[in-house]
Formats: sequence, C-alpha cells, structure tokens
Amino acid sequence: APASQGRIALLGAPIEVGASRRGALMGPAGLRTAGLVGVLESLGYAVADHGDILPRDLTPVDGPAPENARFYHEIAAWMRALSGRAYELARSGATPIFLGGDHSLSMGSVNGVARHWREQGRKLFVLWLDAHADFNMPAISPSGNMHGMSSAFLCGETGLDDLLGSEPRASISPAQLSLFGIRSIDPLEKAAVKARGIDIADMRAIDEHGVGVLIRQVIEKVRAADGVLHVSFDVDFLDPPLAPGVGTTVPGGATYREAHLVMELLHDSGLVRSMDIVELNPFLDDRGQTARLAVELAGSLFGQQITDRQTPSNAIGAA
Ligand code: 6HN
Ligand code: MN
Ligand code: MN
Ligand code: MN
Repeated sequence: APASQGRIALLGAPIEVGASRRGALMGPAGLRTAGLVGVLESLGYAVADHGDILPRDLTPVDGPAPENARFYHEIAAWMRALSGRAYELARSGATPIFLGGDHSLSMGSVNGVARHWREQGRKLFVLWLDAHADFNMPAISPSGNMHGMSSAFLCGETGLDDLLGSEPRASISPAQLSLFGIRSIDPLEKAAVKARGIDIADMRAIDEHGVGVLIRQVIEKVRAADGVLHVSFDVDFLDPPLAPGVGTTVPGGATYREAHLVMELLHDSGLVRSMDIVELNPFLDDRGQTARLAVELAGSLFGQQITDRQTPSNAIGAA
C-alpha cells in the first residue's frame, strides 16, 4: 500500500424518513458492499469504520413539532446523535465520511463538524453537490420533507430552531455555502436562495463554463478565507442513467467525467476535511451501479489518479 495518507473515519446513519421514498436506509450497507473501505485503504488511508448509528442508540425526542416538517421527532433524534458523533470524529483528527441515509443527515453531520472548526478558529465551507438546493424550510416547503431543508438549516434559517436540543448549533453564514449541479428548485426556495445571495453553480452555468472553472472558483473562495471544506454529495447530482439508485432523479445531471473531475480538483486543493454521501437508495439501484459509482467518486476525492503525471498546467496553484 502507498505511504500513509492519514486517517478516515466512516459513520453510517441509516435514516430515510427525511425523504418521501423508502430505501435510503440501505445506503450505508450499499456503500460498504460496493467496496468503500477497500478503495480508501488502497489509497493509503487508515480507515476506521465506526459502523452505523442505529435507532436503538437514539434518545427519543418529544414535545411540540413545527408544522410541515414530516417525521420531525425522529429526525431530531438522529440529528442530535449525529451532531455529537460528527463533532467527536472531527476533533479526533480523522477525516469523517458520513454515509446516508437521506440528505437530512447533513443537518447533524455538518453542524458537528462546523462546531469543531469554529473551535479551531477555521471557517468551514460547504460544497453541496446536488440536483436540488435543499434550501426549503417548513414555512416554504411544498413537501414537508426534511431532506429538502438541510442546507437552509445549516445557514441558520429559522423554523427548526429546537431541532438539535442541547447540542450546540454551529451555523455557517450563507457565504460559506456553495450549491453545485442544481437543476430543480421550488419557487419560494429560489427566492430564498436569491435573497441570501447563495453562491450557486446551476447546470446551465456548468454547461456554459464547465465544472473545472466553477469548482476552481469555489476552491479559491475557501482558500482566500483560509477555510476548510466539507463536501456534501447527494448522488442525484449525477445524471440519472448513470445513477438510477436514488429517489429523486432529475434529468440533465453531471456526467461521469464531470463528476470525477470535480472530485479530482477538490482532492488536489488539499482543503477537504469531511464528506457526506447521501440519498443512495439501493432498493432503486440497478445491480449496484450507483453504489459503485459513488464509491469510485469518493476514491477520486481522496486521491485516486488516472495516471501519476503532474496535474495539468491550469491546476490550482499553478503559475
Ligand atoms: N434531496 N425541493 C424538493 C422538496 O421536497 O423540498 C426536493 C428535495 C430533495 C432533497 O434530494 O436531498
Ligand atoms: Mn439533497
Ligand atoms: Mn437532491
Ligand atoms: Mn435526493
């Protein structure tokens, strides 16, 4: 194996009630079956698989629930557990990868990681690779599904204020969020993203400029602030024929090479400190192809190279 690249910590959260379709609870198992641990070990990392948080580990939450937030109590219990575990894993110095589970997961994982970096005096930036903006809140969501609310929650939007209970909330500023790959956004959500000035590379921008230019802009923003980066990867970022194993496919997503290039450039930046892989639904997948592609892309994010040549002359940091 190559020289040690450091430590990666895996933590699964088989949560699915944030989405309208069932099956994302099989996501962590699907990613393991597709060989996630072996790929990361082959790249030289020491990988500690912390298994899954399970419903029996959760402390039940009761009390009033906000309107239009489906399965609020269950999700609150997951997020309190996840935020605490994410904080501890980040603090341990490992690079955590959170295995979902639907995208509500990020309300806990990113909050915990952001709390750690806040204590270190570093700003955490979040790159949201997704077909959707996930910037709804209960007051504006057309579905009430909480996986469509996670990026807004992380930016401190109100309406789920008690979600984390006694877990410290570590919101990011809207300027620390970058949405990337977006092609489905609800009308009031669109207005909210605009009002907050969220940085957004939608599919039209990607078509016009290419992922290389746009990802470099994200990287430069993080670097200019001496920040670190969390990558929240919703597999519906990918074009549906490549990645059918997700409940919320939207046509016109990232191609195979666009997705790999995003991950390769992010790796070369040296800024990535944590990741979510969410929304994989093995029940909808076609012979494991989506799970395998998600694992391949994680490989690219953590240093898999096609060849070992020097990075191209337009790489970040090149003269
Ligand atoms: N995801 N905007 C829609 C909603 O129901 O709020 C879809 C959200 C999808 C969420 O894919 O993580
Ligand atoms: Mn999402
Ligand atoms: Mn999505
Ligand atoms: Mn989705």
